[in-house]
Amino acid sequence: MPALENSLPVIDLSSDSEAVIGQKLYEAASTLGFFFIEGSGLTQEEVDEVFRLAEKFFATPAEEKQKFPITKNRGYSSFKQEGLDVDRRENGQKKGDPKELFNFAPFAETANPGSEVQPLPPTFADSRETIAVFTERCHKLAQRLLEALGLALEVEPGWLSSRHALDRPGGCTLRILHYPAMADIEGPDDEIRAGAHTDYGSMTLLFQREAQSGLEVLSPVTGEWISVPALGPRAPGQCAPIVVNIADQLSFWFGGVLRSAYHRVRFSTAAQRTGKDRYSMAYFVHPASDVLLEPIPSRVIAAAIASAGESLPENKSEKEQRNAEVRRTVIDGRVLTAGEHLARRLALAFS
Ligand SMILES: O=C(O)CCC(=O)C(=O)O
Repeated sequence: MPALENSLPVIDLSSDSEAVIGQKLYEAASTLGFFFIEGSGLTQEEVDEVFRLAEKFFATPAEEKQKFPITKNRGYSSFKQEGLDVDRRENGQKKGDPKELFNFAPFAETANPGSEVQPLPPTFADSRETIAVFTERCHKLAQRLLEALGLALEVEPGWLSSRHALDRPGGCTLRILHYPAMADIEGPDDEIRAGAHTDYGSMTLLFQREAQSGLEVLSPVTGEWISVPALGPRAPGQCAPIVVNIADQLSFWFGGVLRSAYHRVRFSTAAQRTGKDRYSMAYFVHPASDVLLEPIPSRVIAAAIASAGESLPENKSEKEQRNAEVRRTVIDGRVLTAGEHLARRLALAFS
């Protein structure tokens, strides 16, 4: 593989044992909390197929999209409806992010038995199967990553994957995103297209389109924003490297040893003036709603906490400290469930 011009580690899933992969994941997850994976078995063709559907959907008239408004984290969220940066909103800047999105629940036959079937816009009517299969493949990949991480941390095999079983009701979501070109931007505030935030679940798989960059990660070391490149496919039959990030609930479970890093999407004024849209897709992996977010029993984690003490990543970034309240999963001495934690974060993003 040629070297990558980027500051994120790349972990190849095709050439090492699960134990070695687990160690690499642990290293990446406990430092920046963001990394690329390749060799996952997902193909560029299947990723492109969902991107094509996304482009088609976002191009439909606003009134058609508005017929499926986001409720319970499912459906369409229009331009500036969601605002991800809690600081921004608390500072009285009520404007949401200049982007639109659509959230799908996993609707494979096995997923969320007994829950309502999500109504879908006509664009997706014939593509239910495509989306269901893609979602399931993303979930399977996430389960593999979780188990490999668990291996490195001496967590009992199956402990993590059983808490993320797709047939248990939970918050897993496939999100398609569209950042339309804004040639006439009003000021620097408009450069931020998705406000700085951490993700709410366990981990996120993010798919970007080649050369449509904009994603940035807050470095815990320098406090600077690091730009994440939007790479193309690097091996025949394989999709482009997938960005993976650790989210709040996994970070909590692992006692703050794994980093749930702040990230955002920013286009410089110059990039905005090129008039190009950006599309991305995120698969948000969540534990089942009734899972209690108690710290995971792991000897390795206990040892890491003891030796890191005050220098644990959770204690480093100023933004993380300021927003510890929003991210915490224990309130008044009571441990929240995954479902309660998600509901709390969504209420802030859509208020
Ligand atoms: O579009 C991206 O690259 C990131 C999206 C994201 O972070 C989110 O929707 O939570």
